[in-house]
Amino acid sequence: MFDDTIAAIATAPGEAGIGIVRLSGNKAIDILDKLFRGKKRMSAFDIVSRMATYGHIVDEDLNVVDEVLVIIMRKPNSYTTEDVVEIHCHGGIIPVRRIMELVLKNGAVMAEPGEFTKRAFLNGRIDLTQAEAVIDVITSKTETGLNAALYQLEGDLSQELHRIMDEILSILAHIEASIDFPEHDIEEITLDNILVTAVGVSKSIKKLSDSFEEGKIIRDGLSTAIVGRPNVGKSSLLNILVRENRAIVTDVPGTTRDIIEEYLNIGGVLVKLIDTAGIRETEDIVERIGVERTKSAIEEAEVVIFTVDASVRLTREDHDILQLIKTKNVIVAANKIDKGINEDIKILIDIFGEDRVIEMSVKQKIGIIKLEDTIKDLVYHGQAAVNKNKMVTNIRHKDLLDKALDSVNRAIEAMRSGVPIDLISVDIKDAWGRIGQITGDVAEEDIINEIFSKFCIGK
Ligand SMILES: Nc1nc2c(ncn2[C@@H]2O[C@H](COP(=O)(O)OP(=O)(O)OP(=O)(O)O)[C@@H](O)[C@H]2O)c(=O)[nH]1
Ligand SMILES: [Mg+2]
Repeated sequence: MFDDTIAAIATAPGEAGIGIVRLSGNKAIDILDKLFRGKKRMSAFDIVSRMATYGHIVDEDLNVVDEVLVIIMRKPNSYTTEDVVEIHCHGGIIPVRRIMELVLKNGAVMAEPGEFTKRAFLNGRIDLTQAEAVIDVITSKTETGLNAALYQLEGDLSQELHRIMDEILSILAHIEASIDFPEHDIEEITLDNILVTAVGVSKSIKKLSDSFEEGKIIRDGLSTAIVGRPNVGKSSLLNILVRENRAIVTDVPGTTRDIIEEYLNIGGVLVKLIDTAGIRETEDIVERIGVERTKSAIEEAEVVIFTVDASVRLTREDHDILQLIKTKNVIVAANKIDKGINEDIKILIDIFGEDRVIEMSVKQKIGIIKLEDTIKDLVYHGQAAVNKNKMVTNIRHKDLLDKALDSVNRAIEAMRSGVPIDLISVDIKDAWGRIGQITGDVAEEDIINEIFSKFCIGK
């Protein structure tokens, strides 16, 4: 399908045991043959598919560039369905780069980010959701996230989507039939049939769409902002949760000026933890920008850990912050209880409930586990993570599902109110098209390009 043969360094840059240069396309084996010297004058064309074969890569003057193992995966049984060659060399920066230069000099072109996977998609081996799952596998940050991505890669999500698309097609077929043979008195039964199928389709789409709330957290993490007035121990809390001295801690109020983000894994839940600048009125320009950033971090956060100094009365600043976070999902970290507990904590318990106010001391490591458990409980509503294989983790999919759902529901509504059946086919077709955009059956070129541009080079 493609004329050119692409090449890329498939391993991460740096020093490592091995590095891999990968090629895909019609000329992949030709190009390898020009560079490869096997034992007993073996040429690249003699290499058995999928058999790791020892040899050397040489340059134009036959100088050895590196000792290698090469693997050829002949079409169509390869990642891209084209001839694919992998050259496994030593993992230093220089060997991979020199081999890369040689393959380019011999006719390969540099692959764009995600181009191997894009070819696998355009050549029909995988659909778009599976291609997108490849990035998710690579960037997954927890085992739960990896599992969700692997299910998608295996095609569990595409299978369900294709099942839904088939149902929609059967609705369309019924509609066409009733339009083509209006003299037949099948209208009643057909309408009933169509309605039942459409309601089923609507339920299936809704179920997928609803799985996104959890799916998003599994993939991108629960966005959690640590917020409070200066010097209450926010950065200390971040440090103890991520178990390293990530943020600067001092007894000077206003220490943290900018947002600090760290990922952590709490019992399989990925948490994106954000330490913010303490909120107070300030003349200091840098600090003021920090405070502004804190306010937008609050807006974006799914959970706010409101940190207070529990040993003293709530201040005016604490009350101001309460106003900012009142619509959010809040956990109160009532810190510094090693210095005592002030009566004012009751005000917080009244607002947020006993379960959400954690009495703690970062200094004496009291209450940390309780805080972690409380965060975890927010995600799975107290239940352990369920391994759902038909889960939507991608916002692109979620948006398209919701649009498809609107269309199907509009059609159902119209049918129920007696709109002529041929008029509802527009909405039904629209729903089919939206789901087709998820699987890539009907995706447009710029959307496809945008998706693959997020990949790393060599994948
Ligand atoms: N006694 C006591 N001191 C603590 C506790 N947690 C933090 N501190 C101290 O409180 C001071 C401020 O801590 P930080 O973590 O820098 O506070 P912050 O909220 O990030 O402050 P800003 O960045 O200025 O907004 C430091 O001296 C910490 O050692 C605690 O549980 N008990
Ligand atoms: Mg700080």
